[in-house]
Amino acid sequence: MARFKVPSVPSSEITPESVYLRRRQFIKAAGLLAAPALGTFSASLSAAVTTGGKPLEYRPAEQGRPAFSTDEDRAPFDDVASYCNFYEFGTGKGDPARYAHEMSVDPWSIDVEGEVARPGKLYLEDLYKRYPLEERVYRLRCVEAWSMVVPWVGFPLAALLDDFEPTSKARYVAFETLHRPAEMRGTRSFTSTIDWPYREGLRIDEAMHPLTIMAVGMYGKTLPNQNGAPVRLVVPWKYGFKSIKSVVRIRLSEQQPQTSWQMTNPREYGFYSNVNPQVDHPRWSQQYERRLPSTLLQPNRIKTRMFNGYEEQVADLYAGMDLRKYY
Ligand SMILES: Nc1nc2c(c(=O)[nH]1)N[C@H]1C(S)=C(S)[C@@H](COP(=O)(O)O)O[C@H]1N2
Ligand SMILES: [Mo]
Repeated sequence: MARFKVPSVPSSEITPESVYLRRRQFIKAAGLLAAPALGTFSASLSAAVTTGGKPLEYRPAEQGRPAFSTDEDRAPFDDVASYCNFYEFGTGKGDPARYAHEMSVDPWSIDVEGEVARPGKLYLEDLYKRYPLEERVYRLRCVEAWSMVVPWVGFPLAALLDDFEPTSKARYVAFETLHRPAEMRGTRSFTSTIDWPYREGLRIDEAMHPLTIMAVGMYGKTLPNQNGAPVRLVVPWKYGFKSIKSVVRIRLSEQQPQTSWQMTNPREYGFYSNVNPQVDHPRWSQQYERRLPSTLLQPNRIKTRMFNGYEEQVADLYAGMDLRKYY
């Protein structure tokens, strides 16, 4: 079976990417690319953007099913692929686009271990064979108070976990990113405060929730390295840092796992990290967000919604919990 086929929707519908690339070529030809364009994010990053890879076959986002996909305006591909957080490649927003190509993503596998009846290795090619891909257009809200709408291509994490048969002791799921210093210059930096590998975790019911996906693509194509190729988590009702990139290990456990941001600064970052405009970050408000693309003249400042707008789907998971305590 061919792993990659032509996309099942016309490319004109799935991505404005080609338009942006053409625009960039025009800007470049005009000698303007290095000039600091007033307040726009994509233009402030002059690095060559690694474009999405191979086209994927997937079920397109269903119209009229807002529970799974928003019909809000999608961010341009270029913004998503150039304004990134991926500390393994540096702390600047442009660093991942500049340096993530140094990471090799083939071959790739994920170890699934811990409280499962059938621990094992999942190779990327098997993952493509086993899990039908679908598009999910989600809001991604960064803890730094910007947000964007991204059309991911992926499959429910629950499908993967079920295949390894979680035991009755599996109460949490821990994730780890690849840690390969030779290819990740940010992890070689002496100023880095993160204890690598980057780690994240979910409670088992959060991990099994139908909104929680493993993404292998965006805008109809495989992920650019800077966005977490070849496979990353996406949990849309939590702050962006929970959506761990380039995953190589999934471990089910009875105890709550440690997470990178909690380890780095427990006062500022908790295990749950649900988007919550009522609970401010100790150093800034979480009531508003800048929806990208955002410029000086059009900051696009909007109100942040409880659970990032997914309250109806996920509020039940936290019934009776004090969300100030469990931040
Ligand atoms: N391994 C790893 N995963 C990561 C990060 C990181 O630094 N390392 N940054 C997180 C943060 S803070 C955000 S907001 C999202 C950004 O995803 P994007 O760049 O694809 O938009 O990735 C998250 N996943
Ligand atoms: Mo973030």
